[in-house]
Amino acid sequence: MATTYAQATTCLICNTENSAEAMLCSSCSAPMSLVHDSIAQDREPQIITIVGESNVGKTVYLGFLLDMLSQRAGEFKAIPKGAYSVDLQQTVVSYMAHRMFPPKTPMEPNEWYWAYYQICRALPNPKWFDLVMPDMAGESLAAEIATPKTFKVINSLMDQSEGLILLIDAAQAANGSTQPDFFALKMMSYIDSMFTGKRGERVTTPTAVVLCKGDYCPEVFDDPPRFVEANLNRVWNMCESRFENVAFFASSVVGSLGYATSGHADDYVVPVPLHTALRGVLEPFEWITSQL
Ligand SMILES: Nc1nc2c(ncn2[C@@H]2O[C@H](COP(=O)(O)OP(=O)(O)OP(=O)(O)O)[C@@H](O)[C@H]2O)c(=O)[nH]1
Ligand SMILES: [Mg+2]
Ligand SMILES: [Zn+2]
Repeated sequence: MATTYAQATTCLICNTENSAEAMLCSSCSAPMSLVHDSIAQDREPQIITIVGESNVGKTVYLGFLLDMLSQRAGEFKAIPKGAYSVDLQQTVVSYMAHRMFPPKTPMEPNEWYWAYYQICRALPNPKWFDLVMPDMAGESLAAEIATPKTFKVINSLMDQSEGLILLIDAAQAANGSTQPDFFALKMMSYIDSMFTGKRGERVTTPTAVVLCKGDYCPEVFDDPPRFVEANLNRVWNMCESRFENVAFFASSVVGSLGYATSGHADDYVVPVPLHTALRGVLEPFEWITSQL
């Protein structure tokens, strides 16, 4: 039997050369299976990233979005490439079936879920995309924004993203907290400084601003841009001045919540999702793919 010599593989996210046996990129920890799976396709994968503060709902949102896509929601057909791509939706769906929210995403990139999907949008004309969507931790994003390049993987991902979904906690904003406005403003300023090499040029990457946890403040569904202008004015101004291609959406994943004490010694109150009712989950994604 002939000996085959393993060839080096280049990381899809940060372009570092890795040995053929590597499971994770030695530099940015992205799974090397992304590379192996993309070699098998004839399309360049496009990256869509979901960003937002810790606890805003990124994991829940992405898990349900992927689950909807794989159940042929709307005009979409989706095929996960590799079993690892199914882990996130499986985790989210099974926690929610047990009336629990999934746990917080760990800060270490080697523990993040990555999804690689082949997606077909049937209308207006059938079009296939290869999409890579990682579920990053909000705390890692915050650290990267505060000191760029501390998380190489985030830096490379943002640099290569062809679509952005920015989640903002509508419930907090509606309660008068300025925290969501400030975090999103920082996030957008990070994106702005990364995307625009030349002065004066605006960010052209399609950016969907999603107001989530809409079940807490149903008025957000009436007119999302109006809600942003009224309650997240810093973000609104940033969008107007620096982002050329932005759209506003509202979403929610739960129909009703109960509250229970955790049962631990400290007895803190935890929300219990009594049933799943997806609203506005697919729309931001639909819009982004229409812009790609
Ligand atoms: N009411 C309501 N609560 C939600 C919704 N989505 C998320 N939550 C709450 O927000 C919490 C955080 O959701 P995650 O998806 O884990 O948040 P995350 O952005 O992934 O957070 P990190 O992993 O820390 O970055 C959940 O545990 C729920 O309590 C929603 O649609 N409605
Ligand atoms: Mg998470
Ligand atoms: Zn890498």
